[in-house]
Amino acid sequence: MNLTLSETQTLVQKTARDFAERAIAPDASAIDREERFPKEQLKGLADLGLMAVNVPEELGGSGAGALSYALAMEEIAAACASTAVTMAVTNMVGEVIAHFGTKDQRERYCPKLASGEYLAGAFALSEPGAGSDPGSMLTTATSDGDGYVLRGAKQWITSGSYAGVFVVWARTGSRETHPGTRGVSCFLVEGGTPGLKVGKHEDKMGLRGSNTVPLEFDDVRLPKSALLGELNGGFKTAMMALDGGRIGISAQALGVARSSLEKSVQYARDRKQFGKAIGEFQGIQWKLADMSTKLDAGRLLCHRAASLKEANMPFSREASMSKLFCSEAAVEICNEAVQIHGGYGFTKEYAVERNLRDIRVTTIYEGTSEVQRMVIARSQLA
Ligand code: COS
Repeated sequence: MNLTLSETQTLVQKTARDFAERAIAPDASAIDREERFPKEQLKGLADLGLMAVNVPEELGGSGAGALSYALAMEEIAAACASTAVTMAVTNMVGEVIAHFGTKDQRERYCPKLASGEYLAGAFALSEPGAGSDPGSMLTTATSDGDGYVLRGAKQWITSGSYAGVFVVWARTGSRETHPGTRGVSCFLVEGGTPGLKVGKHEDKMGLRGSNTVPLEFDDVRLPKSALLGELNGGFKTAMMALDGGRIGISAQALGVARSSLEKSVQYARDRKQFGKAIGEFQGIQWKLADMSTKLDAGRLLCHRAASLKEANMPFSREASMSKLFCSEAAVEICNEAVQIHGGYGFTKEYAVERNLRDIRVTTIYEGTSEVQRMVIARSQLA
């Protein structure tokens, strides 16, 4: 793994950092407080090519690669985790369409996701009764001759109220002939399709600027051309997309944790107790040392997974290791940051309070820490 960034990667990182500092960070607190979907910020990200970083240029993306994507994600998340997760899911949707789509599907949807014509894309896999175990999903797509009819419900859908296109998984094979994960297919459903009902936005602990809703599919009629990838081959599509998605969430966690660490260092310099800066106390120094070591270890795991992906090598295990470590370490870092800030860290005036709420979900979504351990252990025992 090359530890030096290429010219393109350095440029993407700098572009994302400048935009994050100038156009995202100043609004992050209000986005959280007002539960405001960050439309303006997302449009800005699209203008910079950051909504489709790893989508080929001929489809409107930046084609900058998986490592560039991780670098950009860290910068955006350091400013606003809500904006970052919306960016993450849209990038994942663009990539899955670019990878598995027909020429028509790729040309129809990727440029709209990349350019911001669609504010966001949505990834609809989880259901009320199928979270860690998506193979038990109940949503069905029944063939009706000239297309499919989609029936069922999805849960925790990021950007569901704003998405131009949804990637939706449904059961197409009977349980007898296609048991478990074998009879699942993937479909592209456009926002506003009759029968697609978007439910009430969830009242969440963190990521309050990101939109999270349940969906209902009430006899949604789809043309045959809505099938993405192979009939009954959709589970693998989901797993492959999630492998890449887990790199994005690792980078998101790194960004939020970095923000908390940087603010803690500053606070440790400024805050005086017992006649000196608290950073002069070994108790605080050791916290800062552990936080920064964990952050760097996570970044190395994340960049390794991204580099393998970019080299078209297997990276599923490495993405799970990265997601597991980065998210768990980031929760610890954000928690310690509040401790260093003392009573002030417990107030909404300090970003470390928001960061601790925002980071909590990273050990849960796109596969819980327990699911990541399943993936890692299975690869060892295989
Ligand atoms: N890439 C390609 N194919 C994969 C794969 C991957 N990363 N992981 C699994 N597969 C394939 C398997 O090879 C298997 O193929 P065959 O049917 O040909 O044998 C098939 O998919 C089923 O795999 P498996 O038996 O491992 O499925 P399980 O039901 O045991 O599920 C886990 C495995 C737990 C890893 C999976 O369900 C998972 O990731 N769950 C979490 C889901 C998640 O992250 N949800 C969040 C949604 S977004 S907020």
